[in-house]
Amino acid sequence: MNLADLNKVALAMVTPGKGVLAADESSGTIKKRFDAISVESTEETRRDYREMLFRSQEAMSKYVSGVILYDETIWQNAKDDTPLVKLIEQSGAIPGIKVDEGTQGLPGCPGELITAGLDKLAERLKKYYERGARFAKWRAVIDIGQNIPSMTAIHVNAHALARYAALCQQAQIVPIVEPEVLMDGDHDIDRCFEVTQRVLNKTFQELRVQRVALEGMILKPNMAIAGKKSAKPSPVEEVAEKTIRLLKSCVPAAVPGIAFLSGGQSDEDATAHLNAMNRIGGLPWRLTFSYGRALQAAPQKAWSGKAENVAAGQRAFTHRARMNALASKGEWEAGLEKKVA
Ligand code: 5MM
Repeated sequence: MNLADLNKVALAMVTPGKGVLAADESSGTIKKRFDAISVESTEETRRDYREMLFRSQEAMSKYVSGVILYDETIWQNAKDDTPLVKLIEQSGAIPGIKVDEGTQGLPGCPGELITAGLDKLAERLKKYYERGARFAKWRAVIDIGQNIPSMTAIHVNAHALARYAALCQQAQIVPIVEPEVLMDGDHDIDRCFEVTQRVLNKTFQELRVQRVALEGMILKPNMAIAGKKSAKPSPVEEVAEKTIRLLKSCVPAAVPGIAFLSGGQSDEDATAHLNAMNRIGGLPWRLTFSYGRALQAAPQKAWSGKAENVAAGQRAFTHRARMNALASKGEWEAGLEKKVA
């Protein structure tokens, strides 16, 4: 492992004014997204959609530091036969790859999940590196409910995240460590804070035990935020203040950067929260976005599977990427939302 090079890639992923496009929806998830815009999900439509994003020259060259791809996409070529990975590289962004294989029920823990994909991971990482991937992603899913999460679910998911991260670094690939505490429930922000704190503390404990070099990784956490069904939604300033307090209490300063997931927040909320955190400032790590839904909902709608809408889809993507890029520097204003380029 060359730690200086890993650190260089990690820092590039969180370049101020840029962030990560999470375009690694598995086949099931992208089908759900396409169903919502009445587009059939085929190998070709998935390729066309992602090619539209990766050919958004302004967004990709100015606001996107890296793209997380799904296995199918990393091997796909654009319509003119250029590998999609090359399109990303030519734009100046770094290609990355989701290497987890989704979640399964956790034995003995009803309602809880463990992420699969460690088998043969070392071999798969070698192939992804040869194809151009310089970072990877693994998502652990923790749900909040009555009597959950259990210590077991937190422990085994943290252990798997650390196993994955160590294997990535051995393959000279920067691991994005994503322990996602879902915002699906009716819990309030303080319950989210408390659960996320336990999850992050356990994750960093396991990362240390398994000798993961913190300088060569990126953390992708949820924010401290009330569940979607909560009767007490949290104001922007409270989300920002509590998320920063939470992260300061568990994330070592050696971690180069934190790239948030959007987790089902509205496009504008995800931007406003990131912006408010960066306005607080004085942080040991860079804070940016690694959004899936909050970057892609608008372009998906504008595109709707029609070739004649590609330019509109690219405009919508560029706008969201620009808004979040500004938020990564604390320079976003709500008034800018109206001015779609
Ligand atoms: C883009 O979605 C990613 C893959 O999800 P599935 O494995 O469920 O298909 C997902 O891991 C994503 O990267 C994170 O959840 C962040 O995305 P959001 O939409 O929460 O910003």
